[in-house]
Amino acid sequence: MRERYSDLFHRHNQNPILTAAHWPYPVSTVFNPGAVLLADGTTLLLCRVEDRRGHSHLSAARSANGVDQWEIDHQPTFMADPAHYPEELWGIEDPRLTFVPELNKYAIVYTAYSRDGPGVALAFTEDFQKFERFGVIMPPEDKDAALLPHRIDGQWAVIHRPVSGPRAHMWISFSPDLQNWGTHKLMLKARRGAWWDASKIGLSSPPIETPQGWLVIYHGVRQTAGGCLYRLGLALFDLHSPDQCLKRGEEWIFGPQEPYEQHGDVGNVVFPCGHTVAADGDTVHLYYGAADTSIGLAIGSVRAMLEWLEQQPGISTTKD
Ligand code: BMA
Repeated sequence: MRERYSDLFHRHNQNPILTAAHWPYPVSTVFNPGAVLLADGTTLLLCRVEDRRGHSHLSAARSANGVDQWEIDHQPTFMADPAHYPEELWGIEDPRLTFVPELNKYAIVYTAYSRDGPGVALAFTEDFQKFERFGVIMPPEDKDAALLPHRIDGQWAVIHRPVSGPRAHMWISFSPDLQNWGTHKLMLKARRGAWWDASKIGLSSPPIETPQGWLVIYHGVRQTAGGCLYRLGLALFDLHSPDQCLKRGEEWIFGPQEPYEQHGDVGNVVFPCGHTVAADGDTVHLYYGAADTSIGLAIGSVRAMLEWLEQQPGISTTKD
């Protein structure tokens, strides 16, 4: 028997690193940021910012060390545009950022909150100042999506989480041109019953490409009498056939335990949409929404996550 569970992520002692109090204009809450390392090493977070109507927009925060001294845009960076994109009527949320070398642009895959529920929308930017919208690529109800950074066998790939019934699973879909999406494949199923990831799962930050496969951090939602519990787990997928799961962790690796994660607008939620991997190729800065109210930073290691997954039972023995 192990003496204790492994700690794959360590919270930064300055957590929460960003709150509404840091914002240069009035906002209610800031959470669920996408993240990238810019070419000069600056960390850019594209934060979900909720106003007092309850609608969200996205705003950029930049820092040299990814921890503090954030420079936050003085006005919303990327706003919903319901006049041209009616599916953004109730705001835009939860961006996942991917640098795409073939286009020399960053892809932003985000939730467009339409009158008929959340859908998946795509935009590109070179500088986080001007944005090129592709509109909704997956209709409601669908969210928790990210673009893979390069084509696989000539096809772009988006991971997403459609809802159809009481359980919601992760899917992957392909496109020759980023506009027309098909070849939909089930990627990872929510488990059932008592499992921590029963009922609903979804991609957290975009997959990390490693020689062993696509390393995926995902969230699982457990519905309890006291409300939902959002926790994180790990899975590994084949590099060439990313719908093929090679390994899936049995235990969650990170869950709400600090007061700022347990209490807020929506308590008991840790919800990352972005991470950065340092120049060493190993150190991961995971940026997460805490209780839909503030932003936390947890530090981990690609190598340690892969080693942990290696020790998990084979996928065929992982019962759901
Ligand atoms: C999910 C998303 C997230 C949110 C989470 C907890 O469904 O809407 O934006 O952080 O619920 O409320």
